[in-house]
Amino acid sequence: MRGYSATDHVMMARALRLAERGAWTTRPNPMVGCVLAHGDEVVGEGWHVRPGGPHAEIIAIEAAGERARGATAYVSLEPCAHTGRTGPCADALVAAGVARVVAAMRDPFPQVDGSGFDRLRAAGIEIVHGLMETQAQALNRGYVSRLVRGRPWLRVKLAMSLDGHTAMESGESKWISGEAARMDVMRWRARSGALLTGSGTVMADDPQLTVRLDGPAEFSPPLRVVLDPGLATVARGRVREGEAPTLYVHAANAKPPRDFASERVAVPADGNALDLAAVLRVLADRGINEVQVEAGATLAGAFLRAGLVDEVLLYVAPVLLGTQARPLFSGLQIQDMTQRMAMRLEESVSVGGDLRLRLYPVCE
Ligand code: AOF
Ligand code: ZN
Repeated sequence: MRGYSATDHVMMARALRLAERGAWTTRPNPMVGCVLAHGDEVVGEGWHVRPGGPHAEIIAIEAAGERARGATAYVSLEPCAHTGRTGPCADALVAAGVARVVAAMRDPFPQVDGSGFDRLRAAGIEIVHGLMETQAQALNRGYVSRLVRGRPWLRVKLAMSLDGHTAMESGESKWISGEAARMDVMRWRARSGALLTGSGTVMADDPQLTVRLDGPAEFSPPLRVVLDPGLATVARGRVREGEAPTLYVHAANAKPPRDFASERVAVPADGNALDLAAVLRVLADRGINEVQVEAGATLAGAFLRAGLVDEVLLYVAPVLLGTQARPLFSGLQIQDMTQRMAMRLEESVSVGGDLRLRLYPVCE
């Protein structure tokens, strides 16, 4: 256990909060915050705003000016050592005369992955890492998932009644949750790289899958992804309209209509069931860190059965829909308690008149 001071904790917490300000705009890049301090006194700080823009450290160094010399730099991610769209932050920290660097976590990006630390160490700078690592990893769980597992972090958003139903038998589902919960969903959409649905939901609900909130100028709308094995819905649905791009994922034997204007990609399929792991690989290759699934029980159940669900964002409305209504996840073959699927309750808050749960499926 390394000895971190109370000041170290306070400053790193501040760097993490700064990083989070980029939640809607940094993708595919990670969220990164940086604080430069002399003891308790902050002399400069910054966060990464958008890809192609300056990294957090550069903004903090510029803000600190001459006072960067001799300071401790608190960064939520290992400073980079590569020349990408901007120069290496490790070199900038050395040139600014920073005395000590405290980082929360290593950057899994292959061109960095420890070499930022090596560079700082080689320049004689004291470097420690691992302070508040759990929080830093959680903040960038999408980015880490894409780089380490080769697939995005997958969040399934669902709204259910108190008796566990997501729609009437007819498919009618507007609205189970209240206005405040639906606005909250918009904020989760805003931080997602892709919003994914199925052709069944396009037909039944005709979602737009857009972010209807005032975002920062740097905000770009998430990619809308429709899983449509037979390309049956490409000529309909509001999901094709508006500013946001739409990607259709289909089976190889599907034939697009001649005037098909959206982007499409084929993945392996077993009959009408697309290979969901392959879908996620396609999205990772496009730099998607977080995917939010907003679909019905069929697709949500298929992702769950495939073991691909990382997080369930569940709004529980205090209404009863009765016994004929549809379940939360379809197709789970559970006969007895030994086969039950467990989830860890990460968070439980009330949003307007509804309850919002965040759950992580666990392997028992
Ligand atoms: C840092 N500080 O604030 C950020 C870092 O496209 P580029 O040139 O911006 O590079 C993106 C990569 O840089 C990204 O994958 C990650 O490894 C690192 N991001 N590093 O030192 C920052 N945003
Ligand atoms: Zn950098």
